[in-house]
Amino acid sequence: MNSEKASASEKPFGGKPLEHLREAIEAGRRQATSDSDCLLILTHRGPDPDAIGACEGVRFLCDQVFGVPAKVATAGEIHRAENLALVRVLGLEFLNYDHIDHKGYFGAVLVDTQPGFGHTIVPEDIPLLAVFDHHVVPNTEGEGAPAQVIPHKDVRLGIGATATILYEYLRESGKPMDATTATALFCGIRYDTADLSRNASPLDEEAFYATFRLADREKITTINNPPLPRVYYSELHSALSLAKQHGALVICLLGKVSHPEFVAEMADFFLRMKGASWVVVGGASEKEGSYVLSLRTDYAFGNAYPLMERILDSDGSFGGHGHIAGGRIAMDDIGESSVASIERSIRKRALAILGTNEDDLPPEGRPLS
Ligand SMILES: [Mn+2]
Repeated sequence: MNSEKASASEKPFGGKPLEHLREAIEAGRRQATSDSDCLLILTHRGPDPDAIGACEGVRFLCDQVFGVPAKVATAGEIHRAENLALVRVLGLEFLNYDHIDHKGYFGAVLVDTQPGFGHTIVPEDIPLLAVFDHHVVPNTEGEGAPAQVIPHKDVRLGIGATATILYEYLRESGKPMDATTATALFCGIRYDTADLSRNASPLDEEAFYATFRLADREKITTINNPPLPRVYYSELHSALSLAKQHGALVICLLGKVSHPEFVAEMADFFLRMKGASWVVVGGASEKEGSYVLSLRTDYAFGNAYPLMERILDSDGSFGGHGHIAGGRIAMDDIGESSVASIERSIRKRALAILGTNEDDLPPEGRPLS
């Protein structure tokens, strides 16, 4: 990991990442058994704006700079209204990973995640030629298959967004990007860096302004304020009535949710409440067969990752960095009683770790209304 950390400040690939990538793709094409000349671009499940923007950045780079056709495929559905709007408003073509013909691709590129990450599928029958990411590799020593050799691996922990890394390749290429690519990259950078307020490096700053100048501003506004489905309001209503405050901690366990991204969205929403410095939100997703958890903190030195580990108490898988952590508990049956039993133990552990001893606080917490 030290070498990856170093690459945040040093220029990777001997200062010629674009040429290195071009060679990796050309070599992959020569060695391929597939007759196809098309590349497959993949990211994690439930792609966020940075993942979507980085996919579009790779697609433009391959197509317009290298002359290699490339298609983006996502596994699972995109639910969050803002992310759906990004794809729809920009007219991005995303294939469903479950329905693609693997023989149609000579190689794959993975963005905003890495092989072995929990929410990521990498096909075994398509060679992985390149990875672009900015996440820490989880500590999974002794688990799973040995790390595979990836011809072009650009992982920079010091960069705020994967879209920023792709911006740098496009800048180096000298090829002017179109408004669609600029808008997609911009939305990714602003999302992952919270408008440059979080984890933003000088390169993120450059990329933010450069892509904004070329972006379609009207479309950015539509993407930020997308139409919301009716079910959103009924779930919001139940989240508001289920949330309980325990001093600086807000817990909201939602039972069944229509889609897992709603859990993370509510965690962000409750963290904005004055006096709330820790937020734990959970919900069971029938589609994913799991109970999904989000933990947020806005304490300057708050570290969400080890807390999620304690709240899960070896019940599931988790990941995160800094102030954000997410967890998943696999469930065989999403019946009411099993959901309730998971929620009881999560509430108990969260309160034991983060709860307060204030005398005037009811043990079941204070409702928000
Ligand atoms: Mn990202």
